[in-house]
Amino acid sequence: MNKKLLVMVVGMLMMLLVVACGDNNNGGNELNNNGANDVETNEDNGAEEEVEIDEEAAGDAEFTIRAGIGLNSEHPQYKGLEKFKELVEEETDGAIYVETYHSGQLGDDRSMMEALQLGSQEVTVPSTAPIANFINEFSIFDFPFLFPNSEVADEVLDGEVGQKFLDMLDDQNLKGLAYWENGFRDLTNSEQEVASVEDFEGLTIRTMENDLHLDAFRAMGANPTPMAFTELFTALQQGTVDGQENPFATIYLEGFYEVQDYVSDTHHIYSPFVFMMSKPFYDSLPEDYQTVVDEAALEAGEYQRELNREANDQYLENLIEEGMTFTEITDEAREEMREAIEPVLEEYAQQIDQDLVDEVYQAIEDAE
Ligand code: TK8
Repeated sequence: MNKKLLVMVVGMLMMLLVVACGDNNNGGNELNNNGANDVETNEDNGAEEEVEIDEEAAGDAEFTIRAGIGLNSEHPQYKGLEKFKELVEEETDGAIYVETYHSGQLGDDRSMMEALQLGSQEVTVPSTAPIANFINEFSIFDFPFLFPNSEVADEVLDGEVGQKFLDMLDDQNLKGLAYWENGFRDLTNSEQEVASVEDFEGLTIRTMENDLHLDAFRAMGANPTPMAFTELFTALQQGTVDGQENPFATIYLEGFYEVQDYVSDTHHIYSPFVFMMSKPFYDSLPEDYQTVVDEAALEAGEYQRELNREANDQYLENLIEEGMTFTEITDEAREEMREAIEPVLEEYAQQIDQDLVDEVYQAIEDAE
């Protein structure tokens, strides 16, 4: 092949590469003078809602925070984000402007974490399950039946052990600021009542993108498949999966009762949310503003947890009113589930870090 032709071929390949790289950058963000960017949003399940940006306030601000979550604008997770915005803008007198996005408008938990690492987004609040793909130790928080109740969870997460895990995020170019609450996860499906571990047999269940969740559901006889939350409603609607598991507030506020018939209070995992910031952005803030975002993430977190607990108590009733069949899980049945999963936990404990697992269990015992 003569030299000229070779140069041409290489040139074309380079062009193709540049185009491909541009597409992966979470919507191809163009930064303007104070860091705010023109964000492209996904176009379904509540994501089409208009994002309100106060152009003047954004224009006057020294710093802009793009904060995105996966759940919709009705969910306590978004109410918490709005509270964070209110506190930060007040405390900094508008020097920091917060844009808030919901319903996966900026992507799913995993892609938003990657956007934080890249610096094309500043804040997101994912569940701990997808974080385990970045830091394996976070799988511990998704051990089924780990936390007996949310009060004990608060004490452990807001204590030394919780801080130890938040500090691990630094190595991933992420800054962990607080734990918010997703809640106790409960199973729904469109096939049959689930009252005991046998009833999981053959059900195709969507799980979060987390190996431990997959192995735990396999151990109970189900046929699990990992999927981003942004794809879940459509997958349920089209019958790609029979069921899923989330707290009652999410099942109700995301309208899953429209595409699911059965709900059981399996309460098999307590899911914390982690409020995190892009570390390069956090480090670029003056110290007093770092203190403002630290405190606002904690205060908004307390507010969010309270709202979330009220919501979860209320929304089971709403689900039954919407026509779902509710099955109460007995302590015996829950014990059977725990036994079925036990071998998986032993394997993961060794694989992750037995000492760290023991430290978490000790902290739970001390908090009880
Ligand atoms: C929303 C998710 C959701 C989680 C899931 O982004 O994926 O099922 O429970 O809350 O974080």
